[in-house]
Amino acid sequence: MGYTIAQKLIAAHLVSGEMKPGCEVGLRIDQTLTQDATGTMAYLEFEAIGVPRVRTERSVAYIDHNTLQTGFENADDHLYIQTVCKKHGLYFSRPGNGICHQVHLERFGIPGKTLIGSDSHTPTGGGIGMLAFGAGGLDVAVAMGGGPYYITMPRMVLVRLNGRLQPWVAAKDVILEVLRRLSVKGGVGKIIEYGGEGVKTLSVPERATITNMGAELGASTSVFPADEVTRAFMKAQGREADFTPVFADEDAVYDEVVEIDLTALQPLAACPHSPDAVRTVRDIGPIAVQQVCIGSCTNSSLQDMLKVAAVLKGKTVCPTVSLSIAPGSKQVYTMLAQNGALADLIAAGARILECACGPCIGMGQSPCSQGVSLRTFNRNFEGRSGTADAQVYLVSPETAAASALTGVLTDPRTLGPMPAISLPERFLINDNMIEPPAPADEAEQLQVRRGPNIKPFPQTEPLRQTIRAKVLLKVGDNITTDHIMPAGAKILPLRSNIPAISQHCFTRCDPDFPARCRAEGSGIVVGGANYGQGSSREHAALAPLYLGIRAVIAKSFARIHAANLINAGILPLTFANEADYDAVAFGDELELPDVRRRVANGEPVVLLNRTTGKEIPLVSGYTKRQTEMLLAGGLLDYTREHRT
Ligand code: MIC
Ligand code: SF4
Repeated sequence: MGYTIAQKLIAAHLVSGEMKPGCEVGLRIDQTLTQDATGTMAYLEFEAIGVPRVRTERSVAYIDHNTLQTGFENADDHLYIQTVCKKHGLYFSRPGNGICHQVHLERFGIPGKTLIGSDSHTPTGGGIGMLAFGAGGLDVAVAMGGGPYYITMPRMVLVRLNGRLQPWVAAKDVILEVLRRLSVKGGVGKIIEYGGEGVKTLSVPERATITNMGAELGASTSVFPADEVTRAFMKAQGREADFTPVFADEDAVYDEVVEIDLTALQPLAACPHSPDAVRTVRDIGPIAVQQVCIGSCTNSSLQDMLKVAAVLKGKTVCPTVSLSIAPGSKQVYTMLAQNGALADLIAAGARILECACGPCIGMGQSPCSQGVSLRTFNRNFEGRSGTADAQVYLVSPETAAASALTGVLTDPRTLGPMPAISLPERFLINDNMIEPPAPADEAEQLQVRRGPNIKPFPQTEPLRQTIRAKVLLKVGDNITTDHIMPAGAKILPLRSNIPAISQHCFTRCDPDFPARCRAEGSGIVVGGANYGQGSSREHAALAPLYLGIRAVIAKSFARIHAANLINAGILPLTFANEADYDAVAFGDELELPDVRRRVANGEPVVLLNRTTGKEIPLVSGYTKRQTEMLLAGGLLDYTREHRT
């Protein structure tokens, strides 16, 4: 029986475990990336592990999230990361060089290699045939120290693409269609592989849009083959030597096959407030739009920007619309400037931003109250834009540009023939904003700069014999990490200060949550299905840890968040019977009797609701490694105990 692409790459990097769905496998990691909003913590953790130089083939730190400097905090974090990189053997992509996933694809990604990144959209690398996972900062810290990365062996899904996209229909519409069909939970426990005749009609940036937003399916990752199109991309980046073909075997077996006819696709939009609330643009109709934002790691390639510029050329943005555009990297930005397309964007009235995440993470450009904002981004969770009652729709660059001109949601096919764009044979290569590390013999004397906002990793403790605590919060299904640990311009500067950021934990759901935790000293959170979907931010586990949360009991968990909870020494537990979700209420006194012994012995964990007297069976299902981690108090303690 042949292998899928993912199975081949897993087999080539396997350090432990059996490649059977559901079993834990340990993978050797070739490359890591971090961004600044999760990076500070990841490097504090790396320092705590105590390995002097990174042991990966290539590790890169990007500054792209916290680029609004309204106080000293973000600038201090940048400096901390820059000095850590110099000392510990990492490449440093300076602020202004672009969004981590875009730059990594352009300058560092290598087909066939493994990559983990402290950002959930790291699977963007799957666009060139990398096996790339989003992970918590601690997992990245361990991988930088040479440790394996552990995943549960996923099931394999083939999305077979047939035909070719029609004019004005984009790669974004492909992934929105996949989301429409599979939902935000549809990818859980799976790797999504793309195949079929349609693959070769898609450029690398188009493929990367699709793998990027595979994160919204809850998938472990997504991957395309590395073929001649990939080779041409690598060559255009001056990196043909890094190219290796990556294909699935002819007789690879998939657990599921999804067929998509590219020719039949139409412009789509994800409606508020979920990336899977997908309808055709035509169906939604010409709703008035107040804001259009183009960019983010999903849609900020040169190809996307040139298309937008061609649509806007010689026209003016509708007076009722604010259009902001953030090219994805310095390479994209410079090339736009050199070929005149930037002038077309500016002349049309676009507000040009620096190449960074910007509005995608609520770093500026929050829409007006109740504003309708069309964004080429990947997430439209409620409040993420920074405006609580904004209505955010996710669309392709083509739909975004067309709507910016008309002032209403517009199917770009109504604009007539699509303007042609031509892509260069070679990209402009200038890595002057990527700082290499210091040579090992000079590194020792280098000082790491730590600003006053940078506080150490929170205190952990070994798992208690019995946990007794109240339900301090009960939430419903699909709670995102943006609910648990909101981002945005005001809160993001606190990412390196867990005591301070924890005061914002869950405040979108319940403003009193942090105060209640402080008053109680410890607590339990109860959640619904797909708890913790969305970002990889480990702050959604570290802040609850700091606030004394000992366990989260939910119907089901998103992959990265469950791992982050375990890494932080918090027990993620699921109800054996989903209906028991109703058997615990806010404020109930709960007990997990003898939980340490039960977890240690792999025995079923029982929940005693002391308020009602009801006993509720729970599922823990931890692997041996996870069990040891939980007993020790989390991954940091476990790694220190196991350090070689
Ligand atoms: C996001 O898109 O939500 C982020 C911000 O990039 C996060 C990481 C973070 O919270 O810092 C992600 O996707 O992992
Ligand atoms: Fe940045 Fe947005 Fe991409 Fe996250 S999803 S990495 S915030 S651009």
